[in-house]
Amino acid sequence: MEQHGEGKFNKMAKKAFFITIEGLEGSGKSSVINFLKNSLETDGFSVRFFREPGSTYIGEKIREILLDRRNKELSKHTELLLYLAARTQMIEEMLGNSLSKYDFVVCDRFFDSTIVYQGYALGLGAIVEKAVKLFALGVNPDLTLVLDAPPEDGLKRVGIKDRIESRPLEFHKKLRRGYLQLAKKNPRRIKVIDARGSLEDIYAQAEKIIKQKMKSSKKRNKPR
Ligand code: ATM
Repeated sequence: MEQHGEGKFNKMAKKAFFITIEGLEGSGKSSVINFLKNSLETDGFSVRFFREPGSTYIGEKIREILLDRRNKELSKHTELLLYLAARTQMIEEMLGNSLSKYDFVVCDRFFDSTIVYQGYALGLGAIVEKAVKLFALGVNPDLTLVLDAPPEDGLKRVGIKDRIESRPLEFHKKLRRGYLQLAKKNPRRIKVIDARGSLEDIYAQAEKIIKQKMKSSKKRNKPR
């Protein structure tokens, strides 16, 4: 019988080192992801990238609903369910299998975004953590990099703001506090990178953390 909820994918042979990248808008996530793509592939690793919400046809449709500024009526719980739905679709359709095929799987945002955005900043609280675990189907990142910078810096770089970016500055300040609290609660998995410096400095911090984490992890990926 097919297994549902927590645990479906943790029964599969997991080969990949699963890295998630988190942070506020304009914190440099995309640049770090491009950097990882170049450096990991140059080192001979196979890497698969995902983004959330999205990556699948259905997930990208859900993303459109979530980010459309005209959707003012979207309720908080519907928003939560849509983020979970997009994630579950991505895991079941693609990411779950990729974890058994690639050396690295890198995802631009994952369940920590839901804990911080919907749970903490939007105030949905404890049910979010339960729901997030349940619908991650047993998939957990090995390492999460949080790019930390004041929200004012990042929001300046955003052109036309989407539905989430348009929320008041106080919401974005709360997100930053939420990420820092979450990192304190999960010090082994979540590492905070000071994203206020130059890109070179951010890349160097990311590289150092990944190398350290892989050294200390039982799974040691070797270039093919
Ligand atoms: P990106 O812009 O980083 O692709 O993410 C889309 C938005 O969705 C982002 N908004 N802002 N600002 C963060 C938000 N988001 C959530 O609110 N909850 C989630 O679970 C995820 C994955 C993203």
